[in-house]
Amino acid sequence: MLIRHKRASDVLSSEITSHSTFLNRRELLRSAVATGVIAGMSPFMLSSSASAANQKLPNVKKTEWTEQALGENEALTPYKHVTSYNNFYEFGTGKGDPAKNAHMLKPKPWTVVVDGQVENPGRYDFDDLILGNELEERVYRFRCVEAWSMVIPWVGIPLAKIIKRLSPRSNARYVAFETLVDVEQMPGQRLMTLKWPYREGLRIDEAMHPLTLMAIGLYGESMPNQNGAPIRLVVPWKYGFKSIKSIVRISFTEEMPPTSWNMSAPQEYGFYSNVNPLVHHPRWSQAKERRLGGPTNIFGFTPKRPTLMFNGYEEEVASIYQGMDLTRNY
Ligand SMILES: Nc1nc2c(c(=O)[nH]1)N[C@H]1C(S)=C(S)[C@@H](COP(=O)(O)O)O[C@H]1N2
Ligand SMILES: [Mo]
Repeated sequence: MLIRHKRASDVLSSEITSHSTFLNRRELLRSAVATGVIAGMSPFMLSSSASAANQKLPNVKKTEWTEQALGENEALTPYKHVTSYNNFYEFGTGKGDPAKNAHMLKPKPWTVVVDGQVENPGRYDFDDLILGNELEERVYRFRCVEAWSMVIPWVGIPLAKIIKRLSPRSNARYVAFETLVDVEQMPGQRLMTLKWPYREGLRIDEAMHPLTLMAIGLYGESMPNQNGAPIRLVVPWKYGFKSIKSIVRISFTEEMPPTSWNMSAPQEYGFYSNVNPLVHHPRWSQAKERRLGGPTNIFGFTPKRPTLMFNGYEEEVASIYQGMDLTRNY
């Protein structure tokens, strides 16, 4: 396996270790110059500041997904809610535990191991994984399986762009992800609330779908620790638990990978977990949801609203599930 550690001083050097090197830096820099992305890259490369929380992210391109999510009568969920009501069991099972405990996480330096059925395996520094990609802002609806939802302005890179560079082999049918395991940084891992590491996975076409985002921030800033610093998945048409946080491993596999919630309660959580108002959780309905920080009624209470098929992304994603029985593949 290729081990690489990036220093800022490496950036302009001509070190090219082998043909299997993921990022040929000279090539990348050349294409970055050609596409004018270089100004946006320099803050990562020179100060490596992108993975510390609450740093303003440079040159973030707005996208059409903002309008798609907001439409005419939606509003962003206030930052306060996005960063204080979380699920991140590595820091405790209470919704306020991540905000309280996630200061123990050190998101910098950060490396991600890439392995399995892929041409460019290795151990990549955070900066190398995102290098040369334009950052995009994408406002997505985000629906937790527990029937609350938010509208969040993520900043990230389409996962497809990262995967293309990693170059999966033709027999790679799934992509599996793992979160960091370190009880010193993640005190919730002292309890076996889940089998650590937290694991998630996508079918390769789901991973390559243009909506699937590798997020490194929100509200224009680098990712708050409680939201999965420094790098987490966002799959807006699936229940929130598919969007795995603080990723340290990406594996390309032939077989469907095991996933944490499916391992812990297979009758409740399937591999697909597409948002579907017609398929209920065995213990509660999925037909409605409560928008956190949403408009309140005269009782000071946010009423429930209907949940949309594929969380409102039906037009974009329904075709990749054609012919599948979504009540069996829940
Ligand atoms: N590693 C890890 N990733 C995780 C979780 C977790 O407990 N651990 N919780 C999931 C669940 S259930 C949800 S709803 C979302 C919550 O993301 P947010 O706190 O950024 O809103 O993260 C998902 N990713
Ligand atoms: Mo969730």
